[in-house]
Amino acid sequence: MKKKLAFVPMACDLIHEGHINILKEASKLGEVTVGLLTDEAITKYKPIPTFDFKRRTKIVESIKYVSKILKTTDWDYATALEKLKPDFVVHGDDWKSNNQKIVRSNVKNQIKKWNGVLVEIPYTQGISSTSVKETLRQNFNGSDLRNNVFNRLIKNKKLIRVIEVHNGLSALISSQAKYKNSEFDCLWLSSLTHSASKGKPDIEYIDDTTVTQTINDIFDVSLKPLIFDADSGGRIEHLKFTIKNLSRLGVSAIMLEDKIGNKVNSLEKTNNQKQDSIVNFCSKIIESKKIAKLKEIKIFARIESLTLNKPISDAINRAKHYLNAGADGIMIHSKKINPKEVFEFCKRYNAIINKKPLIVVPSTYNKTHETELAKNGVNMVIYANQILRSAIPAMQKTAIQILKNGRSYESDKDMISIQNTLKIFD
Ligand code: SPV
Ligand code: MG
Repeated sequence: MKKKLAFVPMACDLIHEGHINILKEASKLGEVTVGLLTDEAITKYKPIPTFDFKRRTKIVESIKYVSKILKTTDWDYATALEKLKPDFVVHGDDWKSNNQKIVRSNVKNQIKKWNGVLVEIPYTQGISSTSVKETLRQNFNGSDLRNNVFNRLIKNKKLIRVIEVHNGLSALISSQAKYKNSEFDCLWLSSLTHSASKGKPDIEYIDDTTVTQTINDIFDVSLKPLIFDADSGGRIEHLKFTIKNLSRLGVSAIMLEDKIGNKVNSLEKTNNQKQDSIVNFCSKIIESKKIAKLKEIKIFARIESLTLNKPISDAINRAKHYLNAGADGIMIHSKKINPKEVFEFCKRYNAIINKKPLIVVPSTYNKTHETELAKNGVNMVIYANQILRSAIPAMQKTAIQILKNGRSYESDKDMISIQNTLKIFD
């Protein structure tokens, strides 16, 4: 008689006894095919796995309960199920309550067509890939990991989500933030908020030594990849040394903007910021890339044409030149409250043959949802200042309340408790 087929869909990152238990139970039902999700499929519902698909395949194929592996590119396994028509689908029962609920009900409906049976294995308490990752995080210096994750995010994730940080505390808070299975993929060391956290305006005043110290503080508490906002990058002769230093620290990418002369923040309503010439900025990219290539750090080029009220054609022309000079990604900035000009840019950018990841910073057009950005071909969204901006009014309010009340009792309700403050660093 033909052996029954048990299909086990899995991500299989950091294998633990919970996975083994599911595979063992599945092998009692029939021949086990693991539907191993690709990196790209995983990024659709949770963070990118620590190990890439090839490495996960090697590990899973050597487990004695597994007969076959099927590369699974849909995160809801629909194609794999249609192809195999398995007698059983075996899954941990945790998906009844997590963000895979919908997938569960789709799977149930799909396998009904050939009388397939869903078998749910009770979740193994006390162990999960997330808890294993947390243990690793605590014991690990992650420069290689950060760059590895960054490169794979660029390759596999449709829209990379980046959050602003400006010191150790903001990096800790931003890295710990989780909602269901989503979290921020990367960090952005913003020149605006880094300067502000030092009580300074955003005018390229913060020196390299201070930047180094801040990056060390950030990496001490977070394993997430970091993109460094290098403003104009300063003088080409100095920039080479800056890139070397940033690479040694473990920074994954540097953002250079095409401003020149006294720096004004791009979101200032009116400003007389000068934009660099295409020739000069391209030579900055070329020189930076010579060092960056050796050091495996990416150079992103940021276009200010739209914030300086120049036409989209100027921005597109610059994008082409910057890509030809070797930029690893393009950021288009805008200070409009709707995304029209950015989306028009996207449309024309998408037609460029040698295009690289497209990055946006929707600080002013903040009603625009991530799904809309992705639909328009954006690859990376940077939330460039929100963590610091949310802290400022809270601090202002408390300072004034203490003055008003002559004590801090009334402000207590607005604050984290001392006990919980102490716990942040556990
Ligand atoms: C930053 O966060 O420092 C940026 C983005 O460069 S913006 O402030 O919008 O220029
Ligand atoms: Mg900046």
